[in-house]
Amino acid sequence: MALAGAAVAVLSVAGLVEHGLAQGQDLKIAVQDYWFEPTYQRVSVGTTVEWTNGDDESHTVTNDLGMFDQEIWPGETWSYTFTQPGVYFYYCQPHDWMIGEITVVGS
Ligand SMILES: [Cu+2]
Repeated sequence: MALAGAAVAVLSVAGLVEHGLAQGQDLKIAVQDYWFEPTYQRVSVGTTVEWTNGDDESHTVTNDLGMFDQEIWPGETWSYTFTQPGVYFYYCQPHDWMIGEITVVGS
């Protein structure tokens, strides 16, 4: 059974490469070197986006419309699941040049 599980995992990775970000697939964003990477990303409704702070200073993921506003400490991860279509702009409060945008499209 362990072997069968491994085969399924390999197939999943291959599918990702071929088709891009699959529906329901988590998106990981690196908060690194005072930058969000990827900066702009399109995802499907229901996607969980996970930000991980790789810097040695805390950053925030702050939505300009107040949908979310989270401080992320160095080495920590925070995630948010987008359940409504829309364009979600966000920035880091202490470092206002750090901006990002998630475009959520319906399935
Ligand atoms: Cu910051």
